[in-house]
Amino acid sequence: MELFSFISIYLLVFLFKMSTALDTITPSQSMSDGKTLISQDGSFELGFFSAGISKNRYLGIWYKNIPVRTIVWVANRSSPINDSSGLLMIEISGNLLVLSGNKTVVWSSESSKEAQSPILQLLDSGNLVLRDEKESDPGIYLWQSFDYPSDTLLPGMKLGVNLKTGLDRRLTSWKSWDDPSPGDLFWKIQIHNNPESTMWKGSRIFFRTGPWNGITFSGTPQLKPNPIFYFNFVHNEDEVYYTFGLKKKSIISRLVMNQTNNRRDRYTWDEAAQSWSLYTYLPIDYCDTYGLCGAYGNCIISESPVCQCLEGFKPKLPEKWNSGNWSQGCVRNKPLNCQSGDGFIKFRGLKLPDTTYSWVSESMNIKDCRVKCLQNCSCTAYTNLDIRSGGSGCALWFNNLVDIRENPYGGQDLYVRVSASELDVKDETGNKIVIIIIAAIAVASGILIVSYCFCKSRRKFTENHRQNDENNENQNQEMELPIFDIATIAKATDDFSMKNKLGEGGFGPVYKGTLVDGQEIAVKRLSKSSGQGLNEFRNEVILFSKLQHRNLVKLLGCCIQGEERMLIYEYMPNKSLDFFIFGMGPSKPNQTRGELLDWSKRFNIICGIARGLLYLHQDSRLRVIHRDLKASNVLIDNEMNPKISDFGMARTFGGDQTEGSTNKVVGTYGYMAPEYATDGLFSVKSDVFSFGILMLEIISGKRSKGFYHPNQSRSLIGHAWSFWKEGKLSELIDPFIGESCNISEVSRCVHISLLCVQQHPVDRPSMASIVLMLNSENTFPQPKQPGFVKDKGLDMADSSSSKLGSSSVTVNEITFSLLEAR
Ligand SMILES: *[C@@H]1O[C@H](CO)[C@@H](O)[C@H](O)[C@H]1NC(C)=O
Ligand SMILES: *[C@@H]1O[C@H](CO)[C@@H](O)[C@H](O)[C@H]1NC(C)=O
Ligand SMILES: *[C@@H]1O[C@H](CO)[C@@H](O)[C@H](O)[C@H]1NC(C)=O
Ligand SMILES: *[C@@H]1O[C@H](CO)[C@@H](O)[C@H](O)[C@H]1NC(C)=O
Ligand SMILES: *[C@@H]1O[C@H](CO)[C@@H](O)[C@H](O)[C@H]1NC(C)=O
Ligand SMILES: CC(=O)N[C@H]1CO[C@H](CO)[C@@H](O)[C@@H]1O
Repeated sequence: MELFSFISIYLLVFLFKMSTALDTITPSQSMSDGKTLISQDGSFELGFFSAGISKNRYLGIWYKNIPVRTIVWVANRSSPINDSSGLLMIEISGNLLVLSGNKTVVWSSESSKEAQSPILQLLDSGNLVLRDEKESDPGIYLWQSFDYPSDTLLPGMKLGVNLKTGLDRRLTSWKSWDDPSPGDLFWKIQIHNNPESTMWKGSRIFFRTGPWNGITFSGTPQLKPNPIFYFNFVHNEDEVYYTFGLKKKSIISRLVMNQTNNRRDRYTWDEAAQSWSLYTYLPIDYCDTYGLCGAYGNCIISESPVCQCLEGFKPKLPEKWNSGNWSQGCVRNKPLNCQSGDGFIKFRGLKLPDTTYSWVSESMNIKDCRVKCLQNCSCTAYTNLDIRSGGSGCALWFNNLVDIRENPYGGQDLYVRVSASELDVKDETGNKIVIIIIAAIAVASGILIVSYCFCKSRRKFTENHRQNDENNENQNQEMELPIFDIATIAKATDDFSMKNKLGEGGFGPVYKGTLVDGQEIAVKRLSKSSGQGLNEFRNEVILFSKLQHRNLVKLLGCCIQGEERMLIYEYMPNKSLDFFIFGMGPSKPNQTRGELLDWSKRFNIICGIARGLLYLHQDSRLRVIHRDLKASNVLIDNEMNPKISDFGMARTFGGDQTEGSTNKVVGTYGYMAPEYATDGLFSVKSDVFSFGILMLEIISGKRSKGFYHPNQSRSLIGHAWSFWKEGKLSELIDPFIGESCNISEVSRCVHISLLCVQQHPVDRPSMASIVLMLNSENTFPQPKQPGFVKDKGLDMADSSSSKLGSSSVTVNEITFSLLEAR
């Protein structure tokens, strides 16, 4: 009955909308050529169109209110329909299709997410989105056209890469004004350690903007705060992209890659003239040509010739250079001498060189940056990563420096490595020139003026000299961290005696010690294999000693002696969490393990670990990914509060730390997220995965043996998932929890941990949401079946749960709400 009235209302609405414009499309409708879909505010329109004199039909989006037909997006760019028989439809599964008259699929959105009730809408932003009407969050899309740009970047679109999914959104020109198929001109974000935005013609890069410096790109002087639009470049571990937004709703502005003039143009709509007006374009001039002046050449547009070697460098092939072929670039006047010492010449106002071979650190300051560059003989230049508020961070270059130009309106300082002897020469020749000038003036103007000038110029070149050396000062700054000398530590630990050995961690043995004043400490003696420099070690230790949180073990100081490195922590008398949960709890005769770790204590431990991890992930100074969270790395204090230990160890001692991937996977199977274990990709979300496992261990009292375990149905995740689906949580719960069990909290924790162990990092919640979820009664998204349970897991090995494999999601919901209601 209800269904019937629903359908009739639906039909009425449908009949009413029989005119040519729709505002949504669902699987029961389709849109034929001639009809259009209009955004709610009427600014954009989706429909079939032809370009120029061509008769070919394409599905596309254009501005509805602009008399000059301006297409901003095309679906089937390279497969047109040759007549007006085109049809847009949604499959029940939520896939978008464009069909031609003979029912050939000419385009498919290939959206793979299952939808119960898919609906297609054109948003006011010009984004064509496919949503699930059953999805309560209207911001979640099954598919969106903004992810597949054509030649136009609209406000709110992202140009760049989703590092988690690999989705690469680039802008590609039309072949010609009447052919939307992809031309050979495109604009993309290049993913280096220091990413930049680059424009390509075919396989050749023709322009780079230079890296982002916190305010703009060092090679785009015209991109600066303005009344029309704001812009941003985002680079975090999830994504790297450029985007812009409009300051007023009345403004219309777009960026477009144009094959005709080989440029990226920004147009704004001129309402009075009823036409588009060109606002800016890139590249701007000859000097923007990629690599025009070769290695170590500097392009200066006001000079003739435009290419000049950087100071300290000379043309590699002078004849060619002088005839105007600069492609071979410049070479050093004097070779570097890494061992005996090099220096740097500071250049101001440059577009920074190509960052293909680069390295960055957000936390390092310019002094440490200089040291870091000096330490590596292949480092050729350094500068601040971010120029806001006086400059911060560190960017290094490791190759010949190419594509430098002078950018007097917004360039950046660059410190280029040269031989130390080059710096001396610079001052000598400076002296000579000054002296010659002085002599000339002396002849003309007499002794008095001479001595005046001499003094003045003396000061000038001592100033120059000082500039070269300014970074040498303060190098031996006081350390802000207590350094323990080896004698103190040896005494405290009884010469590292066996009886004081607490255990052997991944990075070396740990000893208990007692200082003279009675304070108890834990000493981690690092194995010598890390190969890390002394400065790096100090810097890391100083950084980590600043991380203070009640759920983190406190780093008290360090001890450095020759090759020997030690970390001194506060001592935790109660050992680690695994002792408590896996049956080895301290033997106090009158207490059972269940009493020691009843549910409320376990829940308190879960919440504490979550808060500690949240602090590590979100502390603004340095974002720490633990990479080896596990029960034995959680220490328990006297009040049974958890304290995370060994944070930052992986970052400090486990190899390359700035990149989101590593060849050397540190961590523990059983806790490791699939993308980390197999591809070495780590992120805050791989910690979330480990946290999910840890929660399951705390709840079940069972160890996770890892998803690679041959019998996957016996994996902890497999167990948890099947009990969760069957609603038999009581079978998952550690019997020692017994009477103390609070079923709604347990159920919430299992729910959250299943979300944490989702196959895809994007599906896992952040620590911030986890902390919220732990303390909220609200319902959260249903977990999907964890990926590695699916294939070889449950269905094959465990026939009782394979029956449940096909049961629908609603079963979970019911189970869950029943549990909640108790
Ligand atoms: C169907 O139409 C498309 C587009 O108009 C065309 O490319 C294709 O060759 C046609 N297929 C057949 C079997 O006629
Ligand atoms: C479109 O292409 C198909 C297959 O190539 C052809 O059969 C049909 O006649 C064409 N239609 C028009 C209008 O040219
Ligand atoms: C590309 O540039 C040409 C010449 O400047 C211009 O006529 C044309 O409209 C531009 N195309 C686009 C898509 O903006
Ligand atoms: C410049 O010289 C290189 C080889 O050194 C050559 O390949 C290139 O074609 C030359 N460019 C011009 C414009 O002559
Ligand atoms: C110098 O840096 C390069 C690039 O990051 C790296 O491959 C090389 O191992 C480093 N060399 C030393 C001695 O650290
Ligand atoms: C740009 C684009 O999506 N082009 C698609 C047009 O449709 C054909 C057939 O589905 C695809 O192969 C193209 O990638």
